[in-house]
Amino acid sequence: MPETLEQSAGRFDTVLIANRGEIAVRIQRACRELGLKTVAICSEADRQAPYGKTADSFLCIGPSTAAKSYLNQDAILLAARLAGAGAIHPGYGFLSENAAFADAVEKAGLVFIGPTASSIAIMGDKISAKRAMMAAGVPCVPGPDTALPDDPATIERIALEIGYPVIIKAAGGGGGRGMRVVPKADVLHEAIALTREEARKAFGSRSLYMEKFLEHPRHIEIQVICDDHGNAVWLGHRDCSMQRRHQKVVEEAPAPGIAPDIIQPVGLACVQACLQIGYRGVGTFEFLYEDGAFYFIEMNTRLQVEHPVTEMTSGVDIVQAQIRAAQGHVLDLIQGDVTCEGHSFECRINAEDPESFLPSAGVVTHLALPAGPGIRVDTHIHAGYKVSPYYDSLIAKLIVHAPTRAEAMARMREALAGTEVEGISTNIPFLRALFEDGAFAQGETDIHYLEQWLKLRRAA
Ligand code: MV4
Repeated sequence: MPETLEQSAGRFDTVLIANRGEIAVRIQRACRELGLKTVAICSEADRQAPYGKTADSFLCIGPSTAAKSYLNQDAILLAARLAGAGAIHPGYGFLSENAAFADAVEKAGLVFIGPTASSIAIMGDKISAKRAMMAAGVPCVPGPDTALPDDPATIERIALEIGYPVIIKAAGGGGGRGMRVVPKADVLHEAIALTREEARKAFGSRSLYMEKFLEHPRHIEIQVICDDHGNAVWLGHRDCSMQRRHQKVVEEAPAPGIAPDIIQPVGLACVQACLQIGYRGVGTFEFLYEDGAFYFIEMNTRLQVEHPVTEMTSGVDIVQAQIRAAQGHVLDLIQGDVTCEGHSFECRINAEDPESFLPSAGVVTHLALPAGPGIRVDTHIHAGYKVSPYYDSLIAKLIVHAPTRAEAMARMREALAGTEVEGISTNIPFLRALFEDGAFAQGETDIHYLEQWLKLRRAA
């Protein structure tokens, strides 16, 4: 007799968490709540990590350098085999969007908690991603969904058709790497030659594409969750415009000032795209938003740092939903069940020098964290924790939820006032100042706002 859907589900009972820091804690919590056993791994620098003590097994897989530990695919697969894990959760960063790793995990007979290697590969190539989105009716930035040819005359014609300014992007890029703005025709070929060479060196592919350059957009993203049985929903939207050098600093849900009737068709198109490509698990569609229109730029095939703001407004535990989808369960919610309530902000607390933004390593000598209604802190640090210089400087995420945006801002001011980290430098003073800013309070900021604000502040 064929198995029923629920009989085939529950393909694993132990999850290896192939990550570190706050997200290792977050994923471990979701696993335990689902009744799953956990395997924590670490590099030599992370031997003292608190999530090692609370996991069912804890294995040190290599030296401090990420390339020799958190990026070492063979070491991670060996650890999974030794500890008896049936699945690997990659978290974000590291191997989370590595199609070859997802493939190796599945070939080893384990479940990769994420989409298929083929979905990751399609979205990793920004041209094939754009082609898939255009085919599914997702609105994209004007420009071809094909690679630029070598013929100079054809390139010039494409740029004229789009209209200057244009932007040249590497197919292998993304997240702000491998792109160059072209203000006018006289620098077009030079820009293409430079970007091609950079792309070849950085991504091993000389493939480029061209788009209209949008000058003052906001960065708005749509969260989706899909199962293996043809079900998909979107969980609302986030605004992630508050960034510096492509590093997000504050995120919020929902994106302020976006009328439901203008975002609704975009969300439905994202769901349609997921169904068309057979997407599984959680994903994020990134859009630029300018003058009332949405333009798809990239899809992230991983759990994102800022997923908590969507959890706060939608009430859906995104990490649990992601794991259940990987187990083969049918999605236990339909679009009609999704209601986003109130407003949420997330502040990324980084161990960094307030002036230079360089990572600040050292021992946390004193730590006070805020608590109370509508306040959530995702962190792995404690008093006495040693922040190592090897990894990303994110040490905690401060998340608040309140009925309105103004109340959520007030709650974040209060949460920031109650946060004390001593022994290392952090960006807390800068976050406090940002939450006093008038334009931010009005929700009138684009992707360039934070860098302009920092420049003005430095001049003052
Ligand atoms: C753009 C753009 C303007 N026009 N594409 C940067 C990161 C990568 N995900 C895409 N990026 C951009 N693509 C067109 N056609 C401006 C950016 C951009 C940006 C986008 C989102 C958040 C912050 C940004 C900062 C600088 C540039």
